[in-house]
Amino acid sequence: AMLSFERKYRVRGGTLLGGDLFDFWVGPFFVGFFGVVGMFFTVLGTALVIYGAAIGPTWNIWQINIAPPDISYGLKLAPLKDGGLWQIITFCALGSFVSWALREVEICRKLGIGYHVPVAFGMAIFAYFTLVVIRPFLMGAWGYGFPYGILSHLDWVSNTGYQYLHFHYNPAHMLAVTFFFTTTLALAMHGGLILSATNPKKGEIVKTPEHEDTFFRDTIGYSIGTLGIHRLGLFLALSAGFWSAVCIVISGPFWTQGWPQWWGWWLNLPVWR
Ligand code: BCL
Ligand code: UQ2
Repeated sequence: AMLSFERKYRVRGGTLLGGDLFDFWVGPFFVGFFGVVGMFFTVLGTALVIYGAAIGPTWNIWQINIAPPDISYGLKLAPLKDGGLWQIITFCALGSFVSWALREVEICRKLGIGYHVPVAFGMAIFAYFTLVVIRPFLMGAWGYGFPYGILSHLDWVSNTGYQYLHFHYNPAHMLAVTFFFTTTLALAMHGGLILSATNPKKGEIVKTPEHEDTFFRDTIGYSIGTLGIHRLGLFLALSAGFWSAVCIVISGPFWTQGWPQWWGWWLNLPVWR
């Protein structure tokens, strides 16, 4: 069933590629050129993951693992069963994520709205791209990418972290973690504030943004405003993804010792040396 307003927005155009050819909907879903390409990569990538599991030692969902090639393959293509599968799956994943983002762009153009959502998703794609392409490339081997598996990727994070002795000392990791935590704080405040204003006691009417502003002015002397909180939220969330990408791309390509040692410059400042 189509909602009353949906038909109004089912307009032709706004596509980036394919013109009118894929400019249609299937049920509630807009298709478009990138819907078709994205579906191709998603189906192929998923099939390859299932094939990788089938030729592996286990169907235990926690233990299935599709590993990148050995470091000795460098930046070459590896045999299918020796990391090649990981390489093709990575390509499919990127093809699928980027198609999804571009399909979002086409929908934004149809609606005449800004590109904020695809830009935001782009930051997540950038973090993934940094993990599986930029850093392995800078380190000279696809083997530095992370393995696809529930427990195996956790082991990779732990092993990679301890290679730098104590990852909490990575300054960009500090920023990323702080932005992630601040994002949850901001959303908790915003979600709480909106629900508090829109759920009055029985018989009372819904409260206005003035009530929202007043709550924060009374408690902390400052309200960032109804538009401002959304700008802040987007900034905090994008920053979390951005500094995550930075924290891992500098680990190895830029800094090869333990992260605690990086702080030597600070400990050796002439003031207290
Ligand atoms: Mg750490 C990374 C937090 C302790 C080692 N660590 C991260 C960051 C994040 C974080 C800042 C991961 C988020 C990210 O990259 O998002 N770490 C964190 C916290 C602690 C912590 C909060 C803590 O102690 C409280 N970390 C430690 C300890 C070390 C350590 C000290 C281990 C011993 N940490 C590392 C290492 C890494 C991190 C190593 C990283 O590599 C990682 C990082 O920064 O990576 C960039 C970015 C988001 C993504 C990459 C997701 C991308 C999503 C894509 C685009 C879309 C997927 C679609 C999906 C497949 C579709 C599904 C379909 C639906 C189900 C239908
Ligand atoms: C606010 C406001 C909203 C909000 C929230 C605030 C009316 C509906 C949550 C309060 C937010 C502030 C003061 C910023 C806090 C800063 C950080 C870094 C968490 O004022 O305007 O709109 O939802």
